[in-house]
Amino acid sequence: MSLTDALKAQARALGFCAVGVTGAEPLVEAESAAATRTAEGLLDGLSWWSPARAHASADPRRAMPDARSVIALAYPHPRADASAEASSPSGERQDRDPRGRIATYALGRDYHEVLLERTQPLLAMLRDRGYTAKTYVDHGWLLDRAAAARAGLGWLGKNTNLLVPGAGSYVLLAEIVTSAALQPDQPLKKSCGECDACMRVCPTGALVKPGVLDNRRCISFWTIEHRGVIPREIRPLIGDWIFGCDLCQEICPVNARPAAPDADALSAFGPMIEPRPHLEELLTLDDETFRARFRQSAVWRTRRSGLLRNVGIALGNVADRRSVPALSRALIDTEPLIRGHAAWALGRLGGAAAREGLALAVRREADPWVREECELALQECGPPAVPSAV
Ligand code: B12
Ligand code: SF4
Ligand code: SF4
Repeated sequence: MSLTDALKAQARALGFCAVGVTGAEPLVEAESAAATRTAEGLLDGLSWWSPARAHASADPRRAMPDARSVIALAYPHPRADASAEASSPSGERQDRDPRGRIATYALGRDYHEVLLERTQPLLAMLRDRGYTAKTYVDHGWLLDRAAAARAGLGWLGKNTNLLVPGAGSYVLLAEIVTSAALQPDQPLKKSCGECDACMRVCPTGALVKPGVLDNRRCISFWTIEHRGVIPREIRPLIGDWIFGCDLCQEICPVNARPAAPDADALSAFGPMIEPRPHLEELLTLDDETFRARFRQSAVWRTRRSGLLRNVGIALGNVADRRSVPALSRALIDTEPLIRGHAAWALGRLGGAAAREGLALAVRREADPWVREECELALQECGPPAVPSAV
């Protein structure tokens, strides 16, 4: 068996659902796409992104001048069964308390760790034979999707995700850049054809052209990557998402009937967190309970203040007045970011109790931005109802 075939067989045995090889020469088309989008401001907001990174990420030899091949790998991640979540045997929801949504890729243990672990035996195979080899997973300077597409793993969909035949887009990507000269694969001759379902379903219009995403409109960016205040005009568009967004993948016909992922591959993610958690309960998390619940998952990235900011927005969008007491308690949270977004949510809910909580907060609030949010929310609530004459 050739080294290429042995590596592919081992990758499959390790749980990767697709594996392919491409040469280590620069990803020329992707470099141009990334540079153009960066120049057009479509990646604005990502503090760690830069024009230099866009160029460097298209060159596998940047960090390994003797690189000859890139092994592209796709790994399935756990998926919540949306129809079964929190349902009784009859299929009815067990409760009507407001719940948020977490993107399915984040439901298990942090995927960076899982994929890094699973690539170790492949690295060992290469290094034992005297080759250099380095793994990239997401935050390395390499365009994961472009490498995967050139290695024939799948095609780039209009939602920008890599679509793997048989597995869909619910996969996570990694690469091994190596000095070994492996047998390359060819890109697939597949495309989305006439379908544009993802572009139509996106609530924020983030997919500005087929395969082109405006980061500043994507719910995934605002709820995961963005630190700080979420602009008021974006908040209503976020719906009940509290970490990431899967709408442009849920609608995708390629994801409709994927092959069941290998159980052993999924077991590497450990137990899943609740995909549709109770929003009011999340508002009660302190630093310690937040850590205990999310330290192992990708949700940890937002820290408590970012997640509870998102929870406030989701409660404002779900707009169930029974949440007023929980949101009013959040007005005395230690984090201004949480207080300010809770105030916005109370303004959306309205009613006498919300108004009372906001009026109290305006009087005691020391942070100018939070006070402004409280005042705007009070205006949104409208004037107090005048008791009718008897
Ligand atoms: C920055 C980033 C984000 C940003 C910006 C995303 C973006 N589309 O650029 C934000 C925070 C919004 C984001 C969101 C998500 N991300 Co992200 N993200 C990244 C990261 C770190 C870099 C992506 C990047 O380089 N963007 C720059 C642009 C220029 O590159 P690109 O989007 O890949 O663009 C290519 C195609 O669009 C194509 N193209 C160009 N023109 C055209 C024209 C047509 C017609 C077509 C079809 C294609 C096409 O060429 C481009 C270059 O290769 C990668 C990891 C990595 N190191 O690559 C993960 C990554 C792309 N993200 C991933 C995931 C899982 C997500 C989310 C699904 C998470 C979630 N559920 O919330 C969402 C999906 C949102 C979406 N529709 O893209 C996975 C994707 C897996 C897959 N199957 O594709 C990656 C690969 C991480 C990983 N290692 O697994 N992400
Ligand atoms: S992840 Fe959500 S907001 Fe972002 S492009 Fe897809 S549907 Fe739009
Ligand atoms: S929804 Fe349609 S257009 Fe969008 S990625 Fe899937 S197949 Fe392509």
